[in-house]
Amino acid sequence: MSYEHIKVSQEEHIGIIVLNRPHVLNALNLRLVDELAEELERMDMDTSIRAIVLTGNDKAFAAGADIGEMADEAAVSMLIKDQFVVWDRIARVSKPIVAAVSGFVLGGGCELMMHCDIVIASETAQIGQPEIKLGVMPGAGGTQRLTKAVGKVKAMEMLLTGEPISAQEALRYGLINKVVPLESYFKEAVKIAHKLAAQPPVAARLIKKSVLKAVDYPLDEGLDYERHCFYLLCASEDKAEGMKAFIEKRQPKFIGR
Ligand code: DAK
Repeated sequence: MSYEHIKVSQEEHIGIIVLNRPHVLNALNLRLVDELAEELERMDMDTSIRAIVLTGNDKAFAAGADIGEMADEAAVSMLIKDQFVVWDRIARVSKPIVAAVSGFVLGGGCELMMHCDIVIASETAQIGQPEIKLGVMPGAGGTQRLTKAVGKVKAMEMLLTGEPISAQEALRYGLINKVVPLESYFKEAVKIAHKLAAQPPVAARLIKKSVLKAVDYPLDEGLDYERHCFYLLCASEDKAEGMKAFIEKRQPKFIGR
């Protein structure tokens, strides 16, 4: 598959996607987001891939939606293109996604980061939702996911001032998992992705879905969903292998069924 704005590779059981519009700080134009959704869906279906790393470059994960492209859009033209659908496709990816972010992580870039499951940041990362400075507001879930991640008052501050926060501050607010030096943020993300890829994939998938339920649904519904997933896993070959390997004091060999 050849793409214009993303680069794609595979390292053992992990898929790697690099956002690649460096001349505009990886601004997310429609084509890039389309390509990203297409590739994420492809990797989601590819059984040789068990975890995904999404990254940009040292200077920018992504500085937001492409303002040049958005400037001439009107409400009706945007509605006709229904750009939200493509973001919903990204949100539905069932395999764990590790984001490796550095530099500018703004607007749609921050929203994209929040679609990922684990976030490793370089100490240079600046994370924020500056849309208000353009006279708009987040359009890909920013007000919702940011508030759920950092709480109401911090979200209000970030969204209403439009000012970014540092990687360290994002870490304190639970928006990201780890801050590391610039030289190692990508390596660290790949290392974690390999660790995730070694887990039984069906369990990983159902855990991801269950955690997302916890974020979005009332407790009763989430617990109900968790219980069904638990029963389902008890029917998997990987459950039998995982427990047998423990009893036999050896490493399990998970096959993804
Ligand atoms: N769009 C287009 N080009 C961008 C860009 C962006 N978001 N950000 C940077 N660039 C381009 C610059 O225009 C410049 O291009 P040239 O002039 O060299 O041709 C190049 O990248 C380098 O940028 P700067 O010269 O500005 O670099 P600096 O280091 O001085 O400043 C900066 C870096 C990140 C502080 C600055 O570039 C900046 O403020 N950028 C804009 C950040 C921003 O406002 N982002 C939010 C965009 S709104 C939706 C889904 C999502 C969204 C909306 C709807 N739907 C599903 C409907 C999301 C909206 C947004 O993200």
